[in-house]
Amino acid sequence: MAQRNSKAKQAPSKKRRSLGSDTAAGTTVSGPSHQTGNMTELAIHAAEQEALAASMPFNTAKGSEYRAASSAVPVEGPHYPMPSDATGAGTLSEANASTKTGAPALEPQSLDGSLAAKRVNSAGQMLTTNQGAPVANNQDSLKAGLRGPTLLEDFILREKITHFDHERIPERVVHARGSAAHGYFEAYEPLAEFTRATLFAKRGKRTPVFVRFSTVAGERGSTDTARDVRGFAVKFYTDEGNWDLVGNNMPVFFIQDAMKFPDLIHAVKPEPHNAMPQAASAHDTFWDFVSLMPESTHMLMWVMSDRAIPRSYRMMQGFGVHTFRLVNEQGKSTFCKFHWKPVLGTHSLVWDEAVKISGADPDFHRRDLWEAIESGSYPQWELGLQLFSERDAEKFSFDVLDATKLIPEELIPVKPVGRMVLNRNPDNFFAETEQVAFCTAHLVPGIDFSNDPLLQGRIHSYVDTQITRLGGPNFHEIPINAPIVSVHNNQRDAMHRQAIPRGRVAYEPNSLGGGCPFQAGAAGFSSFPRAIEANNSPVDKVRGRPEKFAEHYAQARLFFDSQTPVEKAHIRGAFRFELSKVTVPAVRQRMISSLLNVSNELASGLAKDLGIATPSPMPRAMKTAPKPEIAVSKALSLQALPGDGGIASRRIAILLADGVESEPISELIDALDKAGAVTRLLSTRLGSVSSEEGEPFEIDATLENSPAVLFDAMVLPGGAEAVETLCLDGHVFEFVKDQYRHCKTILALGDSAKILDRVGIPKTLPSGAADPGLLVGRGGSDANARGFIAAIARHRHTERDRDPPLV
Ligand code: HDE
Repeated sequence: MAQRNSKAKQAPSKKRRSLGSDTAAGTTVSGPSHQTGNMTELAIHAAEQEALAASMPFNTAKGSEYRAASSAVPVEGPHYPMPSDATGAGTLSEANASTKTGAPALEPQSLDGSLAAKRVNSAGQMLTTNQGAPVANNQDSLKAGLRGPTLLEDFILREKITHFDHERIPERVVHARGSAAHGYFEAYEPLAEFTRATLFAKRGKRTPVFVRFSTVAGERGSTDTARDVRGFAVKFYTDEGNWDLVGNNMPVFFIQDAMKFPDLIHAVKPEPHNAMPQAASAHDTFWDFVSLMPESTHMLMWVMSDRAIPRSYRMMQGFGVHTFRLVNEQGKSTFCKFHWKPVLGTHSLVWDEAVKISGADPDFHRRDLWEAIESGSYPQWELGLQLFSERDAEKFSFDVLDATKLIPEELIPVKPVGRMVLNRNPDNFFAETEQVAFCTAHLVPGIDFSNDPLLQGRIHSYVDTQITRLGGPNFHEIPINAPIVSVHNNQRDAMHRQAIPRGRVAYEPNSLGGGCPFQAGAAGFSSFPRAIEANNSPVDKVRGRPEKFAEHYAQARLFFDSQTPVEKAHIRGAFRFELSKVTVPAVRQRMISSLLNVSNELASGLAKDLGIATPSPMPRAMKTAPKPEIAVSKALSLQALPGDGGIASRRIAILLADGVESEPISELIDALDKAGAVTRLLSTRLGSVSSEEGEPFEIDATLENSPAVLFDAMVLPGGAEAVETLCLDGHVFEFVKDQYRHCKTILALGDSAKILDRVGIPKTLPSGAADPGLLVGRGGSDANARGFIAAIARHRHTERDRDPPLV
């Protein structure tokens, strides 16, 4: 039997009072009925509780609850040391340990937030039931005779099937499709001037993170490369609790007020009568809604841009979207917008490619993230802050509480404050990625909300939605959601409770638990106490919006005017595609009339594309808009973040057939490997092909299972026989055509230029200039490899981009 602290056995001498019978004051009525010489444990316990209660003759904090000063700086709750370790015990028998009950929790402790203790490793283990009983036969159910019916008695079969029957949980209402990874955030410098948040307290301080990327509209099994916003949700497991920065890859949103969110989502999700289309905004209800909501126009420009079809989660920006507050130790607040910038730069797919990837590999982004981490190419982002005061905010032509507006970087620069590295894949998709519960209300001291009415609605929604999705209010105890710091409060019970709180106190104030857990006062999270402006509203309660929110087009125009000509062409192409899928002409027309307020070039071009007359511009909600500060912002173009110039983790296809010239290929593979690229050898069939010299090359994938859209660049081999053979496989022509059409780099070695001719690939750009992405070389010299790598690093050769495509 484990002995607890021996102090518990002695009566607390000084404070001990007369308690009547030794047994009467215990926590149980089943103690000994006779008077004993020594005090029983029960009596000691009772005396200690009495002593503890007596040390708190009144609630010393009560008075402070009514002072304005202490609402700004709340006082610490009164608390007192326990006379002994046993005073706080719920049961005096807690010292009777077993392999199940373990030792009593004498030190303050809570559920262990580390995932380590929850991982299951079955190596070398026998199969068991959920109750741990070994299972002798996992092949056959229990039957009444070999050909007889299955017996109800078969609890092993029933347990297995019952569990299986309930394996699925509801998917997320939005952002159902996603992928996640673990990593860390590292602070560059202390940010004490702006925030007391401990994750920013010290240079080099690392905080574990779990990050989930997602699409918004598609269901859990939908394609990764749909045209959509991407979620970018980061859970920081800080040493003052979890902070979730639940953002997107675009800095603005469709709507200004949470009240409209269900309408927006109902409009974009598959239509309710026939549940079509899946993971696509290209349908009537979405465009019907947004064309009636001019506040959506700015976000529409982003969603119709290539930002909505990222090449990889690793190559997109993240934004907190709303204005938040940072609050320092002295209680001073600074407004803040959060930005994640990818080290690899921002790169996107093109639409034709995205559509084809949906068929070739609907898990394209999931696979990309997983494989990059497995191979040690850890994705990285830099966290930046736009910091500004309320006074700065008042001067802007827009309202910083309006989530359909961004703050141009020219007005407030982005200050880099740390970096995030994702360096570990989850062990189990369901346990971690599916069960993770992000929530805008997960804040830590030093970070606070603004009054953005969209953000305000989110504070409620994220906790609420988990109650259905994760089956009750204890979702914070699911291992991936548990903070790495202790959780102590008086919340109790509910479905699936894991924690076993010790003691009989589940309320505050209390004296029987020594006042614990006590309110943290100044050490805890306090909402920033900002006075609501006197002129904010003439009444106490109001449904409405500030006037500046009524300007809907200035930033949509700023975005469009900040794009390169190719980006503008892609935006027009995307609007055209989406609106051509709309079946109600009046909706198309309405959208174009709204876009006329953004850009005449865009709207009248679209009217032409859709074969309709240019309508008149939609009347504006705000007749005379404030003059915008700037007309162009370079940071809004994807070209603004080209990345580190490397080709690490880029996928290169090398097409092979018997009779290839081996040396140039081998040299190229070496050079690409050194540059960190992923090379894949492709041919018509698996197995190996032999070079002219008889050297074998093991084939990784077939032209049938891995089409061009899965690669960033391609190589056609030299060798007359190989080129002849490749010309017999139509996939090769499709491959070359798509690589060309999607503006990717093509290296044609030796005689393979013949294949380019067969496909009809132009040797030069439409301008007559050389095509920088079309390298037609004789051999695999070093210079050729260097040129190839440099061309891949450009990501795409948009000079080649044509609408409609030439090949
Ligand atoms: Fe969300 N959003 N959202 N959202 N959101 C959810 O929470 C909601 C909004 C975002 O990987 C849900 O746990 C409301 C903006 C991400 O698990 C739900 C409003 C931004 C994710 C919800 C918004 C986001 C969600 C569904 C308007 C960018 C995925 C499942 C007031 C700043 C998190 C869940 C993950 C998920 C509600 C608007 C980002 C229903 C009511 C703006 C990245 O609670």
